[in-house]
Amino acid sequence: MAQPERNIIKFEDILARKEKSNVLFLNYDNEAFMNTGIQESGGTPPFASTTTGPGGEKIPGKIGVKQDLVTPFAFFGTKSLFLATVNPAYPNDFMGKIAEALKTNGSAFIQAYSDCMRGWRHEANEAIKISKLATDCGYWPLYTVRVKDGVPVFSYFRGLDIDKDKFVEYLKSMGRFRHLFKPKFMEKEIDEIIYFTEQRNNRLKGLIETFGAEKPIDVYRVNRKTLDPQEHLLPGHGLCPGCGAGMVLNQMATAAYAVAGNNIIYVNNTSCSEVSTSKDFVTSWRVPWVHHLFESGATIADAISTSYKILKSKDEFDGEVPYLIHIGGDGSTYDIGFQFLKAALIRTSSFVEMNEYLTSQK
Ligand SMILES: Cc1ncc(C[n+]2csc(CCOP(=O)(O)OP(=O)(O)O)c2C)c(N)n1
Ligand SMILES: [Mg+2]
Repeated sequence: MAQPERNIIKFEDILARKEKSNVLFLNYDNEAFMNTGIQESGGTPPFASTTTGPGGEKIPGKIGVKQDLVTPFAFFGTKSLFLATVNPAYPNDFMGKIAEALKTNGSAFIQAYSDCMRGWRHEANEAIKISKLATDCGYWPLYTVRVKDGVPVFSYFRGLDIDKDKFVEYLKSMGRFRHLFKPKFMEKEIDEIIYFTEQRNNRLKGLIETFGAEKPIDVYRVNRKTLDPQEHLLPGHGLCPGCGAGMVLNQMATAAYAVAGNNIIYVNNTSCSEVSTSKDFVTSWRVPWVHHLFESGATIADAISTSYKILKSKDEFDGEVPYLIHIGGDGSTYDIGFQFLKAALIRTSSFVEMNEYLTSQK
């Protein structure tokens, strides 16, 4: 069979695009409610140990699946939407997708793999090694869906195939899966994690086959040496050493700074990223940043973006409408807050896009 073709996307070409998103919704997935004490979420993988489902010989951690959030969003029937998964161990792919999301009409949802050394129980300096392994073993595939006028087009970068040896190495590298290996080897549970991951990847492969781009492999070319350091988030914050969310925020801000400069507003759901960047009434953010309730940041981000367009239409604001990024953890994305996210995603990718009164104000 012929090799699938690669779609080379240059960072500078993305920056030159005329399109502009209403809101980018960014979920950093550390696979549990971390800042409140490592409780299980819809993003927790099967058999991972959390404080609400501690792993041992009798109960093997989480009983249930890791839900697939991204692909279902492709089938809401929205007008214009950019969907992708990212991993900070692959920074070019990560930053390229953030930039493309901000330079796509409608809105975007990006889900970022986000290591948590504390909740996953490993040394801080292993975060990048483990993050890279997550994609290389097939656990965290990197893919994209571009929805244009209601038509979803699937593409990918890497991580669609399961490498069983690497998968086991991945599980073994974290304390949250230790009970699967000691005191006895829990083969059935290990096989089941791999099985459910493989089913998810098979669904994805089927979608790429059916709704695939002509050139289905996306490769972002980013000359990182030429990128200016981001000015959105200061290094002074309370995230743990090696925190995946810190890497996610830094790469997100680097790409967002290249696109938007400082004309950007962040909205942050309650989470590690929020509490750690707003300690003792001192914020780590140098650009406007809003903390709203745990569950409703997506609504607020949409409201801010849309309000600017309305003010502009009334000649009450004559500047450039700011870019909006909403940041939420897995707890506030999969579970509490899902309905707010879903509604805001549909509004910003459909209603706002189909309303000429608003699109003409961008
Ligand atoms: C309605 C509501 N329920 C519960 C809480 C308490 N709470 C604040 S943050 C949080 C967990 C956040 O988990 P996640 O979204 O995964 O972010 P992380 O801490 O892992 O970064 C919880 C339960 C709250 N603030 N509001
Ligand atoms: Mg979390």
